[in-house]
Parts: sequence; structure tokens; C-alpha cells
Amino acid sequence: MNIAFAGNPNVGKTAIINAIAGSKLKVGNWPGVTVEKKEAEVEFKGKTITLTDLPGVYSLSPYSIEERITRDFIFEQDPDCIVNVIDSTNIERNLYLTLLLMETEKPLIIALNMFDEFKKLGYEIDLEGLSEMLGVKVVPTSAIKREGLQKLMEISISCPKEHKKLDYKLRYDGFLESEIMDVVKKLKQHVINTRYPLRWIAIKLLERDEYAKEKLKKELGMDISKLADENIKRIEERFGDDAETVLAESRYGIINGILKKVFKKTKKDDYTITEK
Ligand code: GDP
Ligand code: K
Ligand code: MG
Repeated sequence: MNIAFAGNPNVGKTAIINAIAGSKLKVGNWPGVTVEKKEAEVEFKGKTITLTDLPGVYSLSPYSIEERITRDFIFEQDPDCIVNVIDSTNIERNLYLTLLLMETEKPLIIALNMFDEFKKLGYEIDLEGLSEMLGVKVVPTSAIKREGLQKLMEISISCPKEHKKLDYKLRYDGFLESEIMDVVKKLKQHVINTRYPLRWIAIKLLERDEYAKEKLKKELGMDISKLADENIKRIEERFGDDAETVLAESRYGIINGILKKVFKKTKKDDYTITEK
């Protein structure tokens, strides 16, 4: 079984793996590049589990080597579970990657790490509400205090099984969503068998993601790169911005909507700023 840890830089991915695996952590490089690859093998409940520490990323765009490594690993190594490690003191920014990971439609759980700091800051969050709105299990953890790690492992190993019942139900705003569905419909007429979810392909085409187009051309043996061009045009006419930006902004809109319902900054954060 393979569990991959994905998250922004400095959220505690390595600290969590270290706390779970101790000295078993092996450091190498990703094939062909100098980006560090850390892996550990642990025994848990009679299973041998490989923990992979993916490079820290803010997004899964094709623009940086770290993001391409993460993305390729997810689709090509097909981990049994992705643990998205989040810095709980910076949820809004971190959830952007979460939404992108959800779009891969892989089994996913969230480790809400630095939860010790989160509590110190006096923040409050409705964990069940967050989990329910995302359709993803959420475990608060503190790598430093070694809290929540046992539960994280337990949930990780049942994550592929749980995943079959899950449907990540986040949807973009109505107009964007219907354009995505229209591209999916077109894809269904051309694309029969691929490791990539059709909805993910549709979104990448709308984002003019050249790296995805290349991969798809190789995998499908056919060029679908212009399939979404009309949809892109419609989106850009409507929103007056490039489709990639429109999709990104829509994701932030979704995140804000969720956080309004489940997250509260209290106590130490209740100072007021007076404008002069
Ligand atoms: P990575 O880049 O995601 O691998 O993050 P690291 O594991 O290197 O951790 C980044 C920093 O955050 C280090 O200084 C860790 O000691 C610290 N850190 C990691 N997890 C926690 C946590 O749960 N609580 C606190 N307070 N600090 C943490
Ligand atoms: K680091
Ligand atoms: Mg690290």
C-alpha cells in the first residue's frame, strides 16, 4: 500500500512522516531531477505501507518541476491514498491545492496539521462541517506534539475503501460548470480509456494546460487539444479574463463560501483596525 503526502511547502509533511516512520525515512531524488524524494516503509496493522513525501506545491499547474512531479506521481503511480497536509493556521490558501487534488478524483484525506498552533491562536473550526462540505475526511494533527497521527494512519488505510462511496461534490458556478460538462460530453464521444478523469481533462483543456495536452496526446494517440476552444471563448467573453484565471478565482470563491460556514477567528484575533 502506498500513501502519498501532498501539501504546500512548510506545512509539516516531512515532520508527520518522520513522526510516523522515525529513522526509516530514506532520502533520494526524483528520477532525472535534483528535487529531493523522501520515502519510508512502515508496518501498520499488519500492512506494509510506503509513505511518500511529495514536493511542496501551491498548485498543480504545469509551470514548476515540483508541481509536475506531484501531478505525474498522482496519476502515474496511483497512490492508494493521498494525505493532503494543510497548515491549519493558513487554511484559506492551503485549500486551493485541496480543490485541485479533489479534481484528480483520487482517494484523499486531509491532515489539518499545526493544530497546536491553531488552538493557541484561538481559532475555531467545525471539523465535521468542513469534512461534509468537501466530502473528504479531516483529521487534526500536530506533528510536533505527535497528536492525531495514529488516527491519521487508521483513516489513511481505509481511505481507498471509503473512496468508492465518495463523490467529491464541489461544483463551479453555474456557467463554468455547464461549460465543463459540455467539454466532458464532447470528450465522451472521443475518449474511451484513460487514466485521467474526463472532468479533470475538461478543466485542463479549459486552462490551456500544454503539459496535460502533451500527456493526453501520447496516451490517447490522438489530438484533442482544440476540443474545448469554443468553450474557452465563451468563458472569456463572459468573464473578460482568461479561462485559467476565471477557474482559479472560482475556486477561491468556493473556498471562501466554505470557510464562512465552518471557520471562525476568535479571541486573539479580534482586534479592530480603525481607518483614518
Ligand atoms: P514540509 O515542508 O511540509 O515538509 O514541512 P516540515 O515538515 O519541514 O515542517 C515545517 C516546519 O513546521 C518545521 O519547522 C516543523 O518543525 C514545523 N512543524 C511541522 N508540523 C508542526 C506542527 O504540527 N506543529 C507545529 N507547531 N510546528 C510544526
Ligand atoms: K521545509
Ligand atoms: Mg518537507
